[in-house]
Amino acid sequence: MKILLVLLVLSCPFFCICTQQHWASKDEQQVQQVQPVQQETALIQECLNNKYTHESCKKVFCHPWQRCVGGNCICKLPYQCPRNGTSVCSTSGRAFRNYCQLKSYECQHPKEKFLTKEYCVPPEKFEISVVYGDSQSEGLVQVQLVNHTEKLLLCNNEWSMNEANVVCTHLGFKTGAEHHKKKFEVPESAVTSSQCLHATCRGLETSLMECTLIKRSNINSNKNFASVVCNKEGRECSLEEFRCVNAKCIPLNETCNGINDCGDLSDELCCKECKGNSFHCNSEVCIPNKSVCNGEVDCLTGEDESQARCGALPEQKPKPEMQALHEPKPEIPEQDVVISNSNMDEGKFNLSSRPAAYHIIR
Ligand SMILES: [Ca+2]
Ligand SMILES: [Ca+2]
Repeated sequence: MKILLVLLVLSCPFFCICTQQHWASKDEQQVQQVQPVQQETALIQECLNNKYTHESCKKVFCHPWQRCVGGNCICKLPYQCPRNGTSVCSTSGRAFRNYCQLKSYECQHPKEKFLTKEYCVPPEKFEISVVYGDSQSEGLVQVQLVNHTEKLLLCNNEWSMNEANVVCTHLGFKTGAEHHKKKFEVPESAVTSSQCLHATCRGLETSLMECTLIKRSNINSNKNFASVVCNKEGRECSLEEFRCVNAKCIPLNETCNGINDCGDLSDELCCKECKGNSFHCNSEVCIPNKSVCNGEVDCLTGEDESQARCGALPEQKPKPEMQALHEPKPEIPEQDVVISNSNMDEGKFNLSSRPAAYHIIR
């Protein structure tokens, strides 16, 4: 009897704990069912509360026309830019000494955007519109280039959210694009050109003219053109969506994948881990795999270019203030014509390639 009693006493805690665990797990299940899917992602909630964006220099490097002050990238004044470089022309026909000076001026005067690297010869202009959609916020992207009379549709190959965000920003949609893969019907008679315009952007340009634009023969399919659905503000995000700092909603599974879906980079700055073809920086930022060992420092602490990871470093690229460090290098067949490339010799975007000393407040 005594033995039985002892056994009962000893086993009670076990049963009690088991029962508690059983109920706890049921509770947890219930909690999991009502929790937003966001709990299952690689996002760090505490970090998200800081509302970091591409202008948070605790997370990314500032542009060459900005400097880091109190954790934020603040625009320089034009005179604080270097004096040398190639002169550029703005959309209002104003000439600037170089790209940095134009971009710092644009910070104060947002309508003043990059137009060309040529000397200003008014009335040059660059027109962009969306066509064959049901509204003015969606369709195929059509442009009329500076000094050209023909209108060209953008090519669909390698078309990504980066380019779609720039097109929508250019069109005046502050939060960029919502989709970039929607199909639109093009009337057969409307396709008059055998060429399309191939655009490569970083995603933070304010004008499509800042991207690399190359005229290409549209050999594969005349209907294979790039499309956008621009984002209209004011929508509530669903539980399956991530709310960007700029208030745009993107699918949760598009966070921490190395692609700037938000347009303000806020989906890539607070990540426990990275998905898809992306690399995790120590700063909890996801960068595309193609940015690892590419000779340019993308992670704030430089681990994407460490000797341990990349082996013996090749000859270092020069990094003058206005050097383009993320210049896209598309293969250009002979028949293709480069139309615009604001970053050929002038820093266009330099999200990440500033040496740490760049951030010293001067
Ligand atoms: Ca993303
Ligand atoms: Ca890199």
